[in-house]
Amino acid sequence: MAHEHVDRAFERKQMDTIAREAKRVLDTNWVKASEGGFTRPAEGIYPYQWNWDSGFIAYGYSHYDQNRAIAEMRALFSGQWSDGFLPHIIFHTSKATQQTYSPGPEFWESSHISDAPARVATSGLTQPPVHAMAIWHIYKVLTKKDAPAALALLKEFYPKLIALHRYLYTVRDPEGWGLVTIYHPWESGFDNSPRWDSLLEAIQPTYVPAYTRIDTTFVSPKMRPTREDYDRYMYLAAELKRAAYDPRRLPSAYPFQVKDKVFSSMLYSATRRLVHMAGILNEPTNELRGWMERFEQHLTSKLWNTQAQMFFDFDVVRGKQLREETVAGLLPIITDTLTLQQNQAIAAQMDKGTFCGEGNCAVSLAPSLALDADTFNPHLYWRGPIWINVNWLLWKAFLANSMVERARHLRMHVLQLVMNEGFWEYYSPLTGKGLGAKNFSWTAALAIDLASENPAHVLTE
Ligand code: 2M8
Repeated sequence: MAHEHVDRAFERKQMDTIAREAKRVLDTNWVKASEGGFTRPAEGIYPYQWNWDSGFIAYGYSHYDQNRAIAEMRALFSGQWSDGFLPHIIFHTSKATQQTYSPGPEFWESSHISDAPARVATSGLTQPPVHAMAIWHIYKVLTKKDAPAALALLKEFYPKLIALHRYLYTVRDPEGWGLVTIYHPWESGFDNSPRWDSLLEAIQPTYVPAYTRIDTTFVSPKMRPTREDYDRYMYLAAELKRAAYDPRRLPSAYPFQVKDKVFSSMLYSATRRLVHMAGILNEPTNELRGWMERFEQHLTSKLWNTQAQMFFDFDVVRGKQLREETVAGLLPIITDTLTLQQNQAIAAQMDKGTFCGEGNCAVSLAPSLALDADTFNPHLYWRGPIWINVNWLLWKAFLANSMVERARHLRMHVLQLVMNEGFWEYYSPLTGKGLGAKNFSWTAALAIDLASENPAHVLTE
């Protein structure tokens, strides 16, 4: 059997080698306590703390250094605003006064115009909320070693997580659908995905704030968004700033208002972990269950597309689905709320050659975009390459849905890829070559999780 063969090739020794190399990457990217105490996504191109990156990174640390996992989350939540909002970048270090990332703190000016904390500079956008999942995972590892410390962890983070989820389920969901509205492609984490093309193409910026591209000094412009894309990103960011980063102050025709299927699904999954935490802390769960019910009622009615047999995002301004067939359309499977038919449809999508399911790619993992899509590009970020966080989420979803063989397949192929290529930001599905930033933290951290002795922990989450 092919799987058994691959399994044999990954004996414990190889797992240990992968984990050792991955830890080295995380150590390299760790920024010492006097400069913030966090893990940058990668040297050079991403020098500060990113929101969902840190959630993934904490999963990796949880296996061997719970203190560092907690420190990572603590540093991130030090940037939380008083209304619960959690920014997508925390500019911890004193280097924040230099032009090391654009747009930097001098653009966002969050503490001058919003509820942002004064002590640390932040952006004015958010990202998918993986954090309650990460905290719950750290808790579960820690509770076996030091139960009082594990309980203290929940006590410390539960109020912060509730504030974040309450912000997302209210301010970011005026319709009460249990589905989150994002206001900028950067909030999706899938920044450059064709999911946003039709909306972005319709935007003619009336002004573009001054900005400098620094990203393309670190990574080839061939792998990064175009100037036209960046002009629109900056225009939208400037419009949000004019509204003091408060969606309630935006004009109703603000052109980027999208119910994001991945963001909403991650929030739902994270809320399920909050319910577990509430049980341990003897906290009431009515509000949490109410949020979850709203999602359950609207996920399929608003976002499922019967013809395409996958989920689409929803354009709130025009009141219609955004019909782009990307890997994101499969990710609501992580919520463990789909019908058997939907689960099977998603598995069938992954079996197609267009999603590298027929042994037709160098790597048998899901690419970010179907190979036959007009805009597919194996090198351009979020428009074709394989991302490890996406495949890790699918792995967890398959495990949780008892699709064990599929889960094992994803796990083995991710581990094989990082062993052959190292820990890159993304990989070409056609050649398997590592692309974007080298020594990328979430790839390393999630490889540690996958290589850990007992990946079955996921089943009980
Ligand atoms: C990418 O996004 C940033 C902007 O937030 C960028 O391109 O400069 C995305 O891949 C995003 O998902 C990720 O969190 C970030 C840092 O790894 O990089």
